Amino acid sequence: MNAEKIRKDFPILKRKVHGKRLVYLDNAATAQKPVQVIEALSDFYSLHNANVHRAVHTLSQEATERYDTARERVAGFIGAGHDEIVFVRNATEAINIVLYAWARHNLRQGDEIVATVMEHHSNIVPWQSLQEKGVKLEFVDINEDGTLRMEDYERLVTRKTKLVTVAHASNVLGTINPVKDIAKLAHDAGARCLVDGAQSVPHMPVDVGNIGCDFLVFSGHKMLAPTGTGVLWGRKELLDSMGPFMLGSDIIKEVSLEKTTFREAPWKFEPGTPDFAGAVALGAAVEYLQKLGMRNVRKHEQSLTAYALRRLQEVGGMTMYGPRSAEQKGGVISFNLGDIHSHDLSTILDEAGIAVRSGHHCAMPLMKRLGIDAAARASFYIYNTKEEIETLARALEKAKKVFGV
Ligand code: 7TS
Repeated sequence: MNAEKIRKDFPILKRKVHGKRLVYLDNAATAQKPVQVIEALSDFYSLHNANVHRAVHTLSQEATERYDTARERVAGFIGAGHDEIVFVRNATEAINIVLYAWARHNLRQGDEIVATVMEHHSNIVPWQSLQEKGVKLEFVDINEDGTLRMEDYERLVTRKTKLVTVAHASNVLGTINPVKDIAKLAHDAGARCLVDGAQSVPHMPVDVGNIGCDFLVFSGHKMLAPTGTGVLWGRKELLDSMGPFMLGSDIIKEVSLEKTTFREAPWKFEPGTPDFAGAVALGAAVEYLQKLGMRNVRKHEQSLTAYALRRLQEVGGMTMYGPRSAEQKGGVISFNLGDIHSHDLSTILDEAGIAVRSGHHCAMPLMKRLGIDAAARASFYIYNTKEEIETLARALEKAKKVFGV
């Protein structure tokens, strides 16, 4: 994969920040968009815009056709059936659909959910809301190297467990979790398994059949697509067994003043006018990634991560969190430099044109587990280069001097 060539597709990467060439290393928060995606959005609005599934006129048919094609493309990307793809706004919304349409109907007092301490808040907070029903939440811990303590599952997953939920890749540690094994141990105990793919689907081949999970959630905006696009994948029979969670138009078969019958999945989970233009652009983002090949995407990020782990260590005074081997890790490196607060560090890096995130990364329980309040985080994508990592390392060396670390 040729990152220099790829960069040409991303207009924003040409801009400068504080007079310096932008080095965008905040991809775990959101990814930049290639012209192919921007044009897909602009073409849709310029040429085909009409509401979907509502009218027989030409524009509506064109819009509907493009929306359906996008769904098929996204399905193909993760090895799913098109009627198992629910378009949502983001991973958080997808998890909430599982909470309201499945968990709230199927879990009762005494049931348990097993999550992990490395989850993003979006995969903790929704489940905590079930505590008022008497549902217990358990958390798998991490080892010193930032991998999951797999032996915890043996203790925590029992016949009481109804859901095992886990991030495929951590947004802080980068750890790639063995989701296939986790799905199996959940099923062996009669539980369902939800995989949070927000940090994996954009970065590596993900196939729901191969993982064997029941639900997979991810966000379009982290994989080159517009904001406000995301996906809930669920096994068809499971989606069919669930009622709609938000009620209104477009999810109905028939409405009388007395009652309503609902459409099949996935449509019964998409009430009101969906973000069909966004979905079409998500389809274009998937097409872009498919052309690159997800194996190549992973290879590129793995090689950047291996390089960064080595080079950032050379800076001196760095504490890095998570696995030290790029094989076990997505393209995410969280770190602290001496006792400099990550917001101060991030401000200094910004002055050098480098965008990294700082703070708790919406993973406060993990921060507590690591014994820190905050960290800086560099996260990579298809357009990042070794030269940019070198720029980061040099800027950190300079920060060391400025702060006297
Ligand atoms: N799950 C994981 C593992 C994430 O990293 C994120 C977002 C989410 C869920 C929620 O995604 P959303 O699109 O619904 O917001 N993570 C981050 C991050 O690391 N920095 O900003 C957002």
